[in-house]
Amino acid sequence: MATALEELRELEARALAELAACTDEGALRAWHGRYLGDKGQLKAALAKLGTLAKEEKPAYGAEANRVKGSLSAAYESAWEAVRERALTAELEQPGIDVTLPGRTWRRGRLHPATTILRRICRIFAEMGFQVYRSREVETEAYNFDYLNMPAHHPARDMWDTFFTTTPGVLLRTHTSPGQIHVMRAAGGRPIRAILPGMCYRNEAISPRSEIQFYQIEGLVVGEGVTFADLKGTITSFARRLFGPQRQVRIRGSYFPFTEPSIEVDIDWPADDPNRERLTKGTGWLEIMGAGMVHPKVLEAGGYDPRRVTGFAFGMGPQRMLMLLHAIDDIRLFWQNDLRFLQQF
Ligand code: FA5
Repeated sequence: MATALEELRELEARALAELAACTDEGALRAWHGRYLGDKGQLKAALAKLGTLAKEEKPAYGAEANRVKGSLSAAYESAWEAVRERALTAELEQPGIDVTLPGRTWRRGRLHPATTILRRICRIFAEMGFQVYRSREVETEAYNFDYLNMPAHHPARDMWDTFFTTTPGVLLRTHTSPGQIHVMRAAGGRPIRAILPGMCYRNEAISPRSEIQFYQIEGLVVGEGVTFADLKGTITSFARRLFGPQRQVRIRGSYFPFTEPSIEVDIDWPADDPNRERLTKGTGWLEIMGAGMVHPKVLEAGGYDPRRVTGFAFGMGPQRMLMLLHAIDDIRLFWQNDLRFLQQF
């Protein structure tokens, strides 16, 4: 009996002596682990209670509890002392140097792709166009079928598509499916709308083509809308954006959802050494496809092609920014290199 109690008191004396030598937080934590922790010596001493004779238990238990209280209290005050010392040391440090320069904040700015989108939208707004937001995730029906491209139509090959795991749902390859949404929302009334947004194509990336890029769709529907209106709208838009010195070229093309169809090019700056490479030797960069809305598309949108006609276009705003600033690689837009972005 005497030995068990003595052992307890020796443990207490040893623990207090070691605690007095702890001068920092790390030493204190280690001490706590050694004596008061779950695998500490006091726990082991308490466990001994079970092995003692019945009459020895009360005195041993009471003494063990006293030692536990004494060590816990000593541990608390040792923490106090360490904190006190740290605070005093901090206060004795030389004062804050208010003459040190502060941390500067970098001023953010709009991404050049956003800026050009807004500029283009403003030009069309002045011509009476409304902005309509359409979705980036589409059904096959809107991206292809309603645009006069039924399943297995060879024209679908023009757009290599990212399909989702849900059958019939894909990332839109162009903003043209928005034409159907606008027409259905307008419910037979005349339309003059532009639809800016992101498109996705599984394309070979090149200085002119990305797998993710902006387009701006335009749609005008009403009685007596003609090809001359399309040509006039596009050329006056190009003049507004590029200025009178740049040339606009309109050439015949094919899209299943317009008839007739055209493509529009702008001349690449003549003095730029990248002209040959980026225009494949032609001197022109294509900025949009366009045409008169196909009767089947008008019908899919709920309009009677015997009563109304319309024109549509789909343009690439990033290509236009390339033309405006002689940017030699479209991939620069999404690389997040501040050396590029900060120039705008
Ligand atoms: C189309 O996407 C048609 N939907 C355009 C259209 C709309 C025609 C309405 C008729 C009526 P196209 O694939 O040519 O067409 O793309 C149109 C424009 O988007 C191109 O002129 C180009 O400026 C831009 N573009 C196309 N693919 C990419 C790409 N991978 N990266 C960057 N810009 C692109």
